[in-house]
Amino acid sequence: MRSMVFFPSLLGAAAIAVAAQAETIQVTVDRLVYTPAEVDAKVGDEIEWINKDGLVHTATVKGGWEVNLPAKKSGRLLLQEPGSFDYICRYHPNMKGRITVRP
Ligand SMILES: [Cu+2]
Repeated sequence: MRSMVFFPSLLGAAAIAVAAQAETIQVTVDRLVYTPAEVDAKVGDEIEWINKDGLVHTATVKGGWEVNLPAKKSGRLLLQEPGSFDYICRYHPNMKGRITVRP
Protein backbone atom coordinates (compact mmCIF):
# COMPACT_ATOMS: atom_id res chain seq x y z
CA MET A 1 0.00 0.00 0.00
CA ARG A 2 2.89 2.32 0.75
CA SER A 3 3.94 2.49 -2.92
CA MET A 4 0.40 3.56 -3.86
CA VAL A 5 0.97 6.66 -1.75
CA PHE A 6 4.37 7.39 -3.28
CA PHE A 7 3.43 7.25 -6.97
CA PRO A 8 1.16 10.31 -7.20
CA SER A 9 3.83 12.60 -5.76
CA LEU A 10 6.44 11.28 -8.20
CA LEU A 11 4.12 11.87 -11.14
CA GLY A 12 3.40 15.38 -9.86
CA ALA A 13 7.10 16.23 -9.81
CA ALA A 14 7.54 14.90 -13.35
CA ALA A 15 4.60 16.97 -14.63
CA ILE A 16 6.09 20.16 -13.19
CA ALA A 17 9.47 19.45 -14.80
CA VAL A 18 7.83 18.98 -18.22
CA ALA A 19 5.69 22.11 -17.91
CA ALA A 20 8.79 24.26 -17.45
CA GLN A 21 10.15 23.35 -20.91
CA ALA A 22 9.13 24.80 -24.25
CA GLU A 23 6.67 22.59 -26.05
CA THR A 24 5.61 21.92 -29.60
CA ILE A 25 1.83 22.08 -29.79
CA GLN A 26 0.23 20.32 -32.73
CA VAL A 27 -2.84 21.61 -34.52
CA THR A 28 -4.34 19.35 -37.15
CA VAL A 29 -5.96 20.83 -40.24
CA ASP A 30 -8.49 18.39 -41.64
CA ARG A 31 -11.44 19.14 -43.92
CA LEU A 32 -11.06 22.88 -43.46
CA VAL A 33 -11.05 22.75 -39.65
CA TYR A 34 -8.25 23.54 -37.20
CA THR A 35 -8.24 21.07 -34.31
CA PRO A 36 -7.99 22.14 -31.58
CA ALA A 37 -9.37 25.50 -32.65
CA GLU A 38 -8.19 27.16 -29.45
CA VAL A 39 -4.73 26.63 -28.03
CA ASP A 40 -3.14 27.86 -24.81
CA ALA A 41 0.61 28.26 -25.08
CA LYS A 42 3.47 30.24 -23.63
CA VAL A 43 6.29 32.30 -25.08
CA GLY A 44 8.95 29.95 -26.45
CA ASP A 45 6.49 27.23 -27.44
CA GLU A 46 6.11 26.24 -31.06
CA ILE A 47 2.89 25.59 -32.92
CA GLU A 48 2.99 22.94 -35.61
CA TRP A 49 0.06 22.82 -37.99
CA ILE A 50 -0.32 19.48 -39.77
CA ASN A 51 -2.28 19.91 -42.97
CA LYS A 52 -4.04 16.66 -43.87
CA ASP A 53 -6.02 18.23 -46.70
CA GLY A 54 -5.12 18.13 -50.36
CA LEU A 55 -5.50 21.91 -50.39
CA VAL A 56 -3.15 24.73 -49.50
CA HIS A 57 -4.08 26.43 -46.24
CA THR A 58 -2.50 29.13 -44.12
CA ALA A 59 -2.62 30.29 -40.55
CA THR A 60 -2.88 34.05 -40.94
CA VAL A 61 -3.22 36.82 -38.39
CA LYS A 62 -4.46 39.97 -40.13
CA GLY A 63 -1.71 42.58 -39.84
CA GLY A 64 0.54 39.98 -38.22
CA TRP A 65 2.20 36.70 -39.04
CA GLU A 66 1.31 34.12 -41.63
CA VAL A 67 2.31 30.47 -41.85
CA ASN A 68 1.91 28.73 -45.20
CA LEU A 69 0.59 25.16 -45.04
CA PRO A 70 1.06 23.36 -48.37
CA ALA A 71 -1.19 20.38 -49.14
CA LYS A 72 -0.28 17.34 -47.00
CA LYS A 73 2.54 19.27 -45.32
CA SER A 74 3.07 21.01 -42.03
CA GLY A 75 4.23 24.44 -40.96
CA ARG A 76 5.64 25.81 -37.72
CA LEU A 77 5.66 29.03 -35.77
CA LEU A 78 7.78 29.95 -32.74
CA LEU A 79 5.72 32.04 -30.33
CA GLN A 80 7.82 35.05 -29.41
CA GLU A 81 5.35 37.44 -27.83
CA PRO A 82 2.46 37.10 -25.42
CA GLY A 83 -1.07 37.92 -26.47
CA SER A 84 -4.22 36.48 -27.94
CA PHE A 85 -4.08 35.81 -31.67
CA ASP A 86 -7.12 35.09 -33.81
CA TYR A 87 -6.13 33.54 -37.11
CA ILE A 88 -7.85 32.44 -40.27
CA CYS A 89 -6.95 30.71 -43.51
CA ARG A 90 -6.18 33.19 -46.26
CA TYR A 91 -7.97 31.02 -48.82
CA HIS A 92 -10.87 29.83 -46.66
CA PRO A 93 -11.63 32.73 -44.32
CA ASN A 94 -14.34 30.82 -42.50
CA MET A 95 -11.57 28.63 -41.01
CA LYS A 96 -10.85 30.14 -37.62
CA GLY A 97 -8.43 29.46 -34.79
CA ARG A 98 -7.04 31.21 -31.74
CA ILE A 99 -3.75 31.00 -29.89
CA THR A 100 -3.41 32.50 -26.44
CA VAL A 101 0.24 33.01 -25.49
CA ARG A 102 1.17 33.55 -21.87
CA PRO A 103 4.44 35.33 -20.99
CU1 LIG B 1 -7.59 27.00 -46.24
